[in-house]
Amino acid sequence: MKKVWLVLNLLLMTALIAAGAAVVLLLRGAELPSLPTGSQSEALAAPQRGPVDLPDAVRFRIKTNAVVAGEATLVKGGEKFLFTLRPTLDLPGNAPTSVRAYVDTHPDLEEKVEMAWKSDGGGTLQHVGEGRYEFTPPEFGGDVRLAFRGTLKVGGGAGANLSGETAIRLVCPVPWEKLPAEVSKRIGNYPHVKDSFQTPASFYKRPSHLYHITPENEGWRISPHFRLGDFDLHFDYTTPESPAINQFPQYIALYPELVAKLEQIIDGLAEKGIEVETLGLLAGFRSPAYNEWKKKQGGVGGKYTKGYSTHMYGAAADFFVDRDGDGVMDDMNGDGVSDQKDAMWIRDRIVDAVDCQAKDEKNGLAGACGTYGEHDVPDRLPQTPNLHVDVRGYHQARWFINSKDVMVTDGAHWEKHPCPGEEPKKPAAAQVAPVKTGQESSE
Ligand SMILES: [Ca+2]
Ligand SMILES: [Ca+2]
Repeated sequence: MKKVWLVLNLLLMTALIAAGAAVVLLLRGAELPSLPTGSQSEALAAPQRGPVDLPDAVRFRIKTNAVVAGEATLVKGGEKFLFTLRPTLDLPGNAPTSVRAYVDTHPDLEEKVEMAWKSDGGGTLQHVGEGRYEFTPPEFGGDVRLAFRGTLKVGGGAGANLSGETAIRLVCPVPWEKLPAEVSKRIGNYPHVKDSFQTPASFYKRPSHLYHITPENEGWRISPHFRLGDFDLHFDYTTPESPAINQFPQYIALYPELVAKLEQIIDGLAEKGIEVETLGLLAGFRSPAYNEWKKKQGGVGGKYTKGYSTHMYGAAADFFVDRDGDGVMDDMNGDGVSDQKDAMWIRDRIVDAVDCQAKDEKNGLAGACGTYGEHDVPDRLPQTPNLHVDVRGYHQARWFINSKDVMVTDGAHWEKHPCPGEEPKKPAAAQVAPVKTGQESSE
């Protein structure tokens, strides 16, 4: 009998819930050179319909609507999530922690699919019905590898046997109450915040869960262009005088929506012909203790830092575009210099569009944007223009640094840069006013 050579394509289909965008990672190479031999394969050998060429017949799809990854997935909260095996691809649901796996098979084949999942990092994985698994993250958080094995029997159980394995890694956050005492002390106290603009006070509650960053998992990719460690406190940019924050173990808050928003910004840059491998991230998470210390620095080390920074909640990132890798914002507007106008160029063409879409879709990505001619990260040289973006829930807030080095809100921004379909308004009288400490976030 002619050997049947089968190629198994493992297609990790990942979707960012908030973004509504799909990212596809195709893993090839799981070639199965021949049918297995031995008792197990006996019943599966000898396809009744002759050799079957199945280059695209079987695709195992895994998608998650948490922040996703080829390698790692952030799981929100400590909630359960489900694995569901179905013959069709479904669109993301609303449950931010659900993870579903799908089996997609060739319509001409009679097949029987057997799949199994197992966890090697704690938590519990329970079979809750045909094709349905429910996973509960480990109580103390941690990194989990969920291994998956699928077998397809072709031809009424007497056909080819096709199997493959893959795994997804999940980064499960640690409940605040389970943090080591010295860690929660080092992170510091979250301030009590009243409703600010359109952001409810509930947004400023102390994070309920934090991700544990380790030397092992900081390099894990959590989205196509970002790794988990991109969002931690950058040890290189802290000083020996900083309050014991520049050391492991490190725990950070991180909104999956923030990662999704940065991915959308990269997509927007690509649409303008600006291809980047990642964004230069000056800051992701900043603990309250770090922020307090930074404010006390004054000068370069904290002149823009305000009281209720969205960085403390894992909802903000400061970034620049750096295709030439010199650590400085590229000359985006082509005027020959790198300054705040290049940050504004990105804001007006990319970030505004992402926020307008977020406003329409209510996808959780809407947030503020501030532009800077330089940063205030101590000891981080060279200086560079940069942008702050966050996912605070509404898109209106815009600010910039004026010629007197004062951070000002830009109330006229959306009148000058209306969202698509909105009528441009006549410019109002100057609405520029200094940002009030404690109301607006910085950096
Ligand atoms: Ca550059
Ligand atoms: Ca420029």
